[in-house]
Amino acid sequence: MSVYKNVFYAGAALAAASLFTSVAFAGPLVNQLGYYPEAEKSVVYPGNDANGLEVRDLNGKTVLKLDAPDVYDWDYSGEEVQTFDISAVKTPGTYRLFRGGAYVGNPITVGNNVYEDLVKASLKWFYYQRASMPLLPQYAGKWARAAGHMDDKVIIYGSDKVTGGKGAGKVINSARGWYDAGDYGKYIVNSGITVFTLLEIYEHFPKYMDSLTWNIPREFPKYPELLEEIRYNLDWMLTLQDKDGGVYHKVTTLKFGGSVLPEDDVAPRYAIIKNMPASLDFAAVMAQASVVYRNIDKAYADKMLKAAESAYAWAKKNPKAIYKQPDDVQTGGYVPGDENGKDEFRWAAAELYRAKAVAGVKTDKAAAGYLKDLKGNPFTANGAWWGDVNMLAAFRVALDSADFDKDLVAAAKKTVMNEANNLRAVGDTSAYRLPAFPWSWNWGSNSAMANNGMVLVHAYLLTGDKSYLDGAQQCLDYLLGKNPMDITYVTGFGYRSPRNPHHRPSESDLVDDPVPGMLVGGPHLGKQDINLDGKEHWKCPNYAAADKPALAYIDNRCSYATNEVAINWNAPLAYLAAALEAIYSK
Ligand code: 9MR
Repeated sequence: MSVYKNVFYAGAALAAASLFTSVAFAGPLVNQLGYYPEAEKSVVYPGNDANGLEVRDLNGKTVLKLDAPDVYDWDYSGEEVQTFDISAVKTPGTYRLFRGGAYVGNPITVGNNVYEDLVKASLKWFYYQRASMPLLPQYAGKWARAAGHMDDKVIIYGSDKVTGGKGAGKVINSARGWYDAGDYGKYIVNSGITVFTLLEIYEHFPKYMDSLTWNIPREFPKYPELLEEIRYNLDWMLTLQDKDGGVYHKVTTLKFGGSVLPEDDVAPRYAIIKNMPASLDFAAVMAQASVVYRNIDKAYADKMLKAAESAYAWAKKNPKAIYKQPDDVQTGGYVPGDENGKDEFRWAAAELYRAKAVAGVKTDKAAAGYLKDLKGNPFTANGAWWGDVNMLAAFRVALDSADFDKDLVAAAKKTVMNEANNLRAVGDTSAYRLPAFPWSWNWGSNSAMANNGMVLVHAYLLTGDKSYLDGAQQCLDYLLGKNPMDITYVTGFGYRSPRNPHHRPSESDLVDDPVPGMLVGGPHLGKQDINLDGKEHWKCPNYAAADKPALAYIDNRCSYATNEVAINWNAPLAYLAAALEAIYSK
C-alpha cells in the first residue's frame, strides 16, 4: 500500500522533492490550517528575493502590501529566508499571497475555529490506539478493525520458562489502554506524561472541552469525551500495580512484532519488571486524575488516590529500583537518563500533595511527607519530555498556587517563566520564528516543539501577556506547515501531510489514507534508522545527507526515527491546538 502512496505523492513534484530528498521548498511557508483573526501570522519565505509580498482576497483586492524584509540565515536548515508579518490581516476570509505579480503557495485562511477539527482529531486518535477492543465502523469509519491484544492473560516477566522462571507463569489481566506508538507496546513511563498532558487540557480549558464532542463509544456517558478517552488508559494503568504498590514498566511482547494488524500480532505479552520511575509516574498521574475525576466520579477518584499513595510509598522503599532492559527484551526502553528519580519524585510529590488537599486531607502524615519531599527537592531548569518530568512539577505548583506554600510557588513560577522567556527570545529573533533550542532537534523533535508551545501557554496563563501566546502560535505554525518541508506534520491535515507514517495499523490496513490526526516524530540528525552499513534491508535511504536537523525527515514507513507516531507526541499537539482554540474563541 505504501508503494502506491509514494507514487501518488510523487505527482506533486516540488513536495515530493522536499519529502524524499530533503531539498528545501521554495515557496511561502505558512500555517496551512490558518490563523485566528487576532493571532500573530508570520510567513517564512526561503530565498533572498527583492520583491515584496502582497496579500489579496479571492476577488483580487489587495489587503496588505509589504516590502521585502532583510534576509536571515536559519542554521537548522541551512537556508536564507525572509520573514513577513501579515498579522494586520484580521478580517475573516481566504487570502492568497502574490510576489512579483504572481500568486504563490496555497490559499491562507483567517477565521475562527481554524484548529477545532485538529483538536478533535488529535484526541480522537487515542481511540484508534485502543488495545483490547474492536474499532466499530460507526466510530472508526474506514479504519474499523477487529480487536487485538485482549491482554487478559499477561505473563509476569520472569515467572515462566521462557523468561527464566520455573513454572507455567503467573498471569494478570492487563486489558485496555492505548498502544504507545507505531508499535503495540503499552508503557507506563510514556503513559505518565501523556495522561498528564491530556488532563491538563481539561484542567485549563474545562468549559471549552465540555462544549466539544467527538464520536467515540460511551461507557461513561456523564463524562466529557476527553475524560472518557483518558479513563480507557487509566483503567489499564491500574492493572499494572502489584499488591505491594509497585508498578510494572510495560506490557509488551519480548521483541517488536512485524507490520501487521493488531489481531495478527499474537506473540505472548509480558508485564515487565516493577521499578521506581514507573511507580512514580503512575503515582503522579493517578493523583492528578483523582483531582480531575473527583467531581464526576468520587469512587473512581478515591481508588486512584489510594493507588497513587501506595505507588509512592513503594518508590520510597525502593529508590534504587531502576529499570534495566533484560537481554531477551527488545521493545521500547523508556529508561529516564538521570537514574536518580529526582524529577519523578518531585512531580509525584507535587501531584500527591495537591490531590490530598483537594480530597480534604492536607494534614495527615502522608501529606506532610509529600510536602517535605517536595521542599527538599528543588526545581531544575529542565524542559518536559518522557525522560524528565521536572517541568510538569513546576507547572503543577505554579498554576495551582493556592495549594502550595509561597516559596514553592515562587520557585515554580520562576522555573516556568525562565523557560518561557528563553523560548520567546529565540522565537522572535530566529529566521523561522520558531522558539526552539538546539536540543529540541532530537528523536520526536515535533513533540519538543509542541512541548515548548505548552510552556509558552502556561506562561500566558500565569501572566495574561499575549506575547507568550504568540510564541505558542509560532510553535503550532511550525508543526502545521511553516517548516522547510512545507507540510503539516499531522496526518490528514493541511494541503500536504505525511502519507506513510511508521504506524503498524496504517501500514497494514489496506486503506489508502493513514489514520488521521497523528503527529509524526519529525526531523533530526540521530540517523538511527538509516541504512549506513548496507546490512539491514528495512532501514531507510540516507534522508539526512544535508546534515541539517530541520531537513532530516522522510515520509516513509521505514523511518521509525522521524516518521513514527506516539501518544506522548500527540498529547502536546492536542494541548497546543486546544489552548489556542479555547483562548481565542472565548
Ligand atoms: O520517544 C522515544 C525516544 O525519546 C527514544 O530516543 C527512542 C529510542 O529509545 O524511543 C522513543 O520511544 C519509542 C519507544 O521506545 C517504543 N515505542 C515507540 C516510541 C516512539 O518511537
